[in-house]
Amino acid sequence: MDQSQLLYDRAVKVMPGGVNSPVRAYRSVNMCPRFIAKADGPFVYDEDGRRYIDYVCSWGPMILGHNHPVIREAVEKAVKDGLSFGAPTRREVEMAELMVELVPNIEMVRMVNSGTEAVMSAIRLARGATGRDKIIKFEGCYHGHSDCLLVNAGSSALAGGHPSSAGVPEDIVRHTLTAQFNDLPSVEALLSAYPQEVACVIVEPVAANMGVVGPAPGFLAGLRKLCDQYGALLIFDEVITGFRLALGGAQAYYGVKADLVTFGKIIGGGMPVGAYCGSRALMEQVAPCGPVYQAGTLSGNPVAMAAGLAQLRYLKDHQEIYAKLNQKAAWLAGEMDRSAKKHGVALAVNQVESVLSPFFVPTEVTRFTDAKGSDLQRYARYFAGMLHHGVALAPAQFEAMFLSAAHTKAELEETAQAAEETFAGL
Ligand code: KE4
Repeated sequence: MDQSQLLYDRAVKVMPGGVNSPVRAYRSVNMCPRFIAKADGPFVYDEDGRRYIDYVCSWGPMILGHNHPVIREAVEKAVKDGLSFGAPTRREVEMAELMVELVPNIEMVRMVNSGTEAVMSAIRLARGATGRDKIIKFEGCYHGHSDCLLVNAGSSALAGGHPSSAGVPEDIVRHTLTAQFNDLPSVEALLSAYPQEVACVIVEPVAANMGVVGPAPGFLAGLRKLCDQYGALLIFDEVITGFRLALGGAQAYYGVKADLVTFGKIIGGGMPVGAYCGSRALMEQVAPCGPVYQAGTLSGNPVAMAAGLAQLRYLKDHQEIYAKLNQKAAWLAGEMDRSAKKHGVALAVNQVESVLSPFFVPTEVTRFTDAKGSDLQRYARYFAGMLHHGVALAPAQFEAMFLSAAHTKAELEETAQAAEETFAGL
């Protein structure tokens, strides 16, 4: 029996599903999860030493690849000065200054410890700043697991069959309204039904938790216009797209201004970090300046800041990475599409810069309803085939593949060959 199975048998006895986050349990693909022992560059290695080309990339943070020397050395240096002080530090100032420099339309930053915490806090700030209670999200979008956002959520909530979680009181979620991604009339219908009550519209600028679905032309600009018309704040949840689509994230990439922007993943360089950002007028309503309370023992942790600073500074100094990431992802998407057609597999591959996902459907996927039509059993067989060929993908359809700067032509060609052989037998 392999080490992952032995560890999994122990894990399920002491952790729900044997994991600390549901998607890692491989339930959507009906397999024993791989327990990863180490990672380097584009590779992860399981507890039996098997090597996989990694397209999970820790769900997005590892845009430079695993174990990047610049990040590792920054963390090793920071650790020597202590792990946590519960006091302001130089690195937090440097991190906030760097994010203000790189992210359009923001003047202030508050660091937290996860994307969930960033979004939860941004929603509270939007409600506090507007004095309104209702929020609009999109079906199939995922914004972490805070109560008011576990409504028609994507990612593993959807894959696990609980897009709206148990344990969340109706009183909480009655203020959460759900619209359809890429469907502006569905948003306007809600805003006009509650004209003075909607605090914010929150959107993943590129939906990546229903699989990857890009914004239709004019969709994001349309949200901006509707928010201005109805006095609601526009929140871009850039936990995935932040520093991924471009150095300035989705606001820069699509040229649409958000009022609040949330981050996670890449800004931590692999360490637990989240952030919410906005104008001074908005952010100075957060404690200790204003009435919107939010706090955190490890927020701005010096070691986590060191990792995040190292990654963001490297991205700032090597912006050619973004064009190369897009070329790699586009090539891979093309190869997957070519192989699927050759073997008569109904496949739609959506790719936006360095995030992509295959859907096992004969049509294009531009809305959540299209994504939901994907053949999930076929995805499970595809996942298993690719894993057998040494390629680690997201173990669920409603996720994304992430490219890193460490993936070279060799890994891409090996991945394309694995897809060719997998589609042949699908
Ligand atoms: P975290 O709390 O997991 O750091 O971030 C929540 C979050 C917020 N917003 C978006 C757009 C996100 O994608 C996420 C988390 N993404 C998932 C993957 N779909 C994290 C993986 C997991 O849940 O284990």
